[in-house]
Amino acid sequence: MKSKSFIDQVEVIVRSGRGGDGAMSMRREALVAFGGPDGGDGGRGGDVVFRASQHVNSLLSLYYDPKCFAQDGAPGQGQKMFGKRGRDLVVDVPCGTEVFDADSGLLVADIVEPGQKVVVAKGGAGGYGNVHFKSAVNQAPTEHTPGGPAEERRLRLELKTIADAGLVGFPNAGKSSLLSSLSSATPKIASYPFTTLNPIVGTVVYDDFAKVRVADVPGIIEGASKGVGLGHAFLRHLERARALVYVIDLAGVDAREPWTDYQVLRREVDAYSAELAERPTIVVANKVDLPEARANLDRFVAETGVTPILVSCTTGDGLDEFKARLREVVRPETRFHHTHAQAPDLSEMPDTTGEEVPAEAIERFATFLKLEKPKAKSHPSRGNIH
Ligand SMILES: Nc1nc2c(ncn2[C@@H]2O[C@H](COP(=O)(O)OP(=O)(O)OP(=O)(O)O)[C@@H](O)[C@H]2O)c(=O)[nH]1
Ligand SMILES: [Mg+2]
Repeated sequence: MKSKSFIDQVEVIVRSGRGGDGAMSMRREALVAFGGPDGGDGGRGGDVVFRASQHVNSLLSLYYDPKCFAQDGAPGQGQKMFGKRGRDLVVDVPCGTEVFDADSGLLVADIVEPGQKVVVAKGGAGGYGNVHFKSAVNQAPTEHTPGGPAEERRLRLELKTIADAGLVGFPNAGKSSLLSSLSSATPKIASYPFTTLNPIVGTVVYDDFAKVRVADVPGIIEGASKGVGLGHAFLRHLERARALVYVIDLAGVDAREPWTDYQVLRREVDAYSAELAERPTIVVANKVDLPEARANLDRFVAETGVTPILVSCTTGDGLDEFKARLREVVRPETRFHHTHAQAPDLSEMPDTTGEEVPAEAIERFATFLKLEKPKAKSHPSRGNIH
């Protein structure tokens, strides 16, 4: 399990607040010899609440700080004073977070729509003060009840990006370049592999204002379906996509063969999930501005039997054709085909920016592969998770 604890899958402990105890107190006043019971009720313990936020892209802050504890209710006091209610702990999580009970493995919640709230640990009820127990036969009850217990459970959170289409490709194929050419998303683009480590979602907007949301998923390599290169974690982000866009570096800049790339990618997706592999696909051959790409085209078609859409993110060639095809493949009426929850309308969600995990991508990738937990010093405080 540990090998999967990437930033989009974390285990957390949630604990609600326990209820405050009810008070036992007798009224005492000058000239009142016996004032009767006046012990107030304890306050309710706080809940732990997960809330879907479009401003949060990863589960990183929960990875650093997995303890989600709400506040206890305060005990009641004399003079019929109620104890203060414990504060709820509201934790913002990305849209598309699935919450499982870590012990039973059962799905507890699928937090999809922005603003959606789920109580994952309910605060204990406040205890009753002795003021409640006064009766005709007992004018001076000492009876009072303790606050209800806190609820504690271990939960596993998995982020599955929500988008109409997912970009599938080897590292450096140009997935992020493609997304930034077509949307206002600003993923980082660089000539080294695994530049993108967190999925980034951008919205492609059409002349008639139709919108298609596209997820730029980290690069997939051979063996990904068996977990190589965090493959599972990355492939998971394709699960909710209606369509897959295979992005191939037709120029073979990294000294791989484009046709082999395509075959490996299809094989990995198929091995991960046969159902996923059957979804509508588009094959995009990128970097056609480079002469090697032109030279590779015939062989690509011959080896794969696929005629790809030829594009260049550098010159913009072929982008309109791709955009049109994308819309055909992602039929809006079948959007969000694979969500557990009801299809949400996320079309108004802003595009994500390239801000992702701090520090250098390669370094991070290496760190996670070695499964060393980064020091908590850069941990962003809860409440402004980004
Ligand atoms: N010549 C040329 N270079 C391109 C084109 N598209 C992308 N590149 C370059 O290819 C490199 C990788 O591009 P990215 O968009 O970062 O690739 P990626 O698939 O997102 O890579 P990862 O995030 O590492 O998986 C960058 O140096 C880009 O400038 C293209 O159409 N032509
Ligand atoms: Mg990228």
